[in-house]
Amino acid sequence: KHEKIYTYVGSILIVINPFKFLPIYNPKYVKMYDNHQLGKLEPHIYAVADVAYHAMLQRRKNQCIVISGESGSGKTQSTNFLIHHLTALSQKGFASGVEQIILGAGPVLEAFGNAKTAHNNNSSRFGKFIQVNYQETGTVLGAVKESHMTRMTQIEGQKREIANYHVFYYLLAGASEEERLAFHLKQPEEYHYLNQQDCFTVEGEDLRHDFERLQLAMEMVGFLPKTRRQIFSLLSAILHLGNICYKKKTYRDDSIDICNPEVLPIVSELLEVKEEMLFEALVTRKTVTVGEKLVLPYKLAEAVTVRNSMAKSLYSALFDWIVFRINHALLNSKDLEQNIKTLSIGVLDIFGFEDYENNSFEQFCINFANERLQHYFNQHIFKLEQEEYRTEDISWHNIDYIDNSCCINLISKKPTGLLHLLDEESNFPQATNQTLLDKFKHQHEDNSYIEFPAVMEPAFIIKHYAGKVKYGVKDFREKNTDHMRPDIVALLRSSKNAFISGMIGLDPVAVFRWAVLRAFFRAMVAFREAGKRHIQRKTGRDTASGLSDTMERCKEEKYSKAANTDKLYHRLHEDVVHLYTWGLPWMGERNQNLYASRSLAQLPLIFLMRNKNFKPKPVLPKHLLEVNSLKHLTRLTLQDRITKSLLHLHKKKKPPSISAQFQASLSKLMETLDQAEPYFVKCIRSNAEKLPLRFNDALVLRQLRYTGMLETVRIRQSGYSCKYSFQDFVSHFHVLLPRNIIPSKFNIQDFFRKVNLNSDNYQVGKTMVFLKEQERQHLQDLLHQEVLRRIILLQRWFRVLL
Ligand code: AOV
Ligand code: MG
Repeated sequence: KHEKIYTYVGSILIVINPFKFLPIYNPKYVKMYDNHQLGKLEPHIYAVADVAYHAMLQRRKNQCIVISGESGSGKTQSTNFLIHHLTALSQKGFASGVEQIILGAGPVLEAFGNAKTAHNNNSSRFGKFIQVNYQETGTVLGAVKESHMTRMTQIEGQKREIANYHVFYYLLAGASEEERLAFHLKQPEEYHYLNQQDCFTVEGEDLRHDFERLQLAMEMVGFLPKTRRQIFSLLSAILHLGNICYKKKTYRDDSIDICNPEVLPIVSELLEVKEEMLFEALVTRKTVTVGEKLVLPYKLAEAVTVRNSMAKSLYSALFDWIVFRINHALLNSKDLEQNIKTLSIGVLDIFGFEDYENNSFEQFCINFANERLQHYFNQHIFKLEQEEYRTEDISWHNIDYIDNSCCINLISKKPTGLLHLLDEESNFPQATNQTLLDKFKHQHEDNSYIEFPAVMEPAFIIKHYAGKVKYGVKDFREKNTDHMRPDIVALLRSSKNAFISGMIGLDPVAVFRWAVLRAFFRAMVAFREAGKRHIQRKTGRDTASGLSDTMERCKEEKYSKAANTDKLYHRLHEDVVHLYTWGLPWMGERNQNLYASRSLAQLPLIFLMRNKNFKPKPVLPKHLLEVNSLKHLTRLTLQDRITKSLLHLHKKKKPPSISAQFQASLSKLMETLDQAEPYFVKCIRSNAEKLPLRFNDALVLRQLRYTGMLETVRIRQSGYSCKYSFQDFVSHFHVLLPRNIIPSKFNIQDFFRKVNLNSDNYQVGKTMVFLKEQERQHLQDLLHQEVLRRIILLQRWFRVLL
């Protein structure tokens, strides 16, 4: 009623999604929340960003903000506000381009990675972790966006409740007349991939506007008009591809034909592949058996799967490529590689808990990720906290909470977790949906977290922390082993369009080479520019002929034309030696380190590409090889994936299943979170109809219950939110304490008695002091007063002296 959507439980922020834009996010609010203690002002998402920012600067520790809540509860919106505030805080110094890129990246990723669903008009179909990096002074240096976990919407759109990715609708509504002709665009209803879903009506006018906004955001992150056009052309190809339909040639045999051959030239034109090759890849499979090449026609259902798999692979590669490019822009836009210490604040926004009429493999993965996140919350709020009280031996009544470890074990524990059983069945040619279900039943008969429907139905039910969800097992196995087929890879790699052939993610060497080259080339350019500036400063001349010569040598095309990786490596190696022997003496030491490390960071990757056991010959002093940037570069998921696939190439192993990749990426995410100090934001959906300012009591109460909010209130009430080791306590409050005090339990207790601290609100353990927020505030105020008093005394004293 009062449009107050925020409240705190301790330092945890609770947000009720109002489904209405409130005027509380303007620059006035940014300023207002700058540098205040949590709780001094009305609760607000900006306050959380601000506290994390100042904690990072004061404690010199990385922070992370973990946002959770079910689908449509407001996680992505909250993330955007947080990022907005985190970049605004830094701009107090001077604004640099990197904030623009960080802000532009959000809308781009949302257009390509979000879709309209029954629960949310802008539902994230991928998880992201945005890490904003700062200098120790607090200015933004750059950021890393990791797209975690495979995208969870099927491009072929089998589910009524989930529309396709926004960008398709934007393109169809907003393309110019010229683009419509060039890409052969039609109306959304005419595309198979867009007309499977329940009718989602959105005004064409709005979509056109969205398209403009997207173009603008793409520009902000550095996509040139040419690149944008290539992206839109690829999207059109995907849509047309989906329209290809098949028919049986005759009643007698299984051989098939394409029933709308007129679509083929369009797709082949947009993808720049040969039409015959496209046709072949869509209707036949090529295999090699006992040294003989076999061409086998697909059956009808197989052909449909192949078509969809091709569309999916293209879209996946495009999405990965976009994330990769954005990261690159963020890394290169400032001198991240400089040997300075960086601090960071990470913000995690994943897909929220989902339950539709029909749930499949995607929902299973999404809900499992949420289960893990809830576990992370429980660990921090209840388990670790109470364990600490116990080890410190302070008096404490245990608070129970709902531990969801059992459900997590059921799904993922080796070797009988559901995901592992699924992997087994996915690799077993004779497996069926029934054998999979039988396996589940057999292994987990007595587990109370899994049930099977009473009526015969190929489904199972999981008791999640957020409620029971029924999953249909149809397609679980297929979706779990959804790899790109070799003939499709070959087809796409044959594209004359370097953008497409270079992007096909599952040809690791190609993407890898491309990425390394770009990075290397940019580093060279930066190197040259720095050299030029340096020479100008030293000699007053604008000539840098030696360096221009170097640049001539290091032409990007030259590398792209290298026939194989060995040759490529040799060329690069040669040029690097030249560049450094020529260029380095010109530069000051700082610049040497900076620019050398920038380009050299790429080199180990090239070595890896050549041979994983190869030890690079140091061209330069060793310390230059141990560069910071390598850490940043290898943190990119795409690069990780490529590195892993490269190793796979060496071992000739099957690529890991989707569920294995998903679990690995989740575990990696949890590791990242464990290395930072967490803040929690809990989003609550106010009503299921997405109506503004409508509050459904039952719905809200259910969410408060299952997220453990009531127990959280209890622990925050009786627990201690402020903790110091004795030493830290003494250093922080030394002004109030006797000089040279020994940091011991006795001395600190003595001090508390002297300042009349309420003994109900603190405890002194074996090595630590525990305080409630109120008492900490009280001490902080005392400290403040004492400091003021001393300043005044000093001033008086000076006056007397003068
Ligand atoms: P989600 O991220 O939690 O769902 P969103 O952040 O996309 O949910 O929020 C859904 C919609 O709620 C947004 O598109 C806004 O219209 C509205 N909304 C959310 N927070 C606010 C706010 N603070 N003020 C005004 N409107 C808001 V999902 O991604 O489906 O799990 O996968
Ligand atoms: Mg979201």
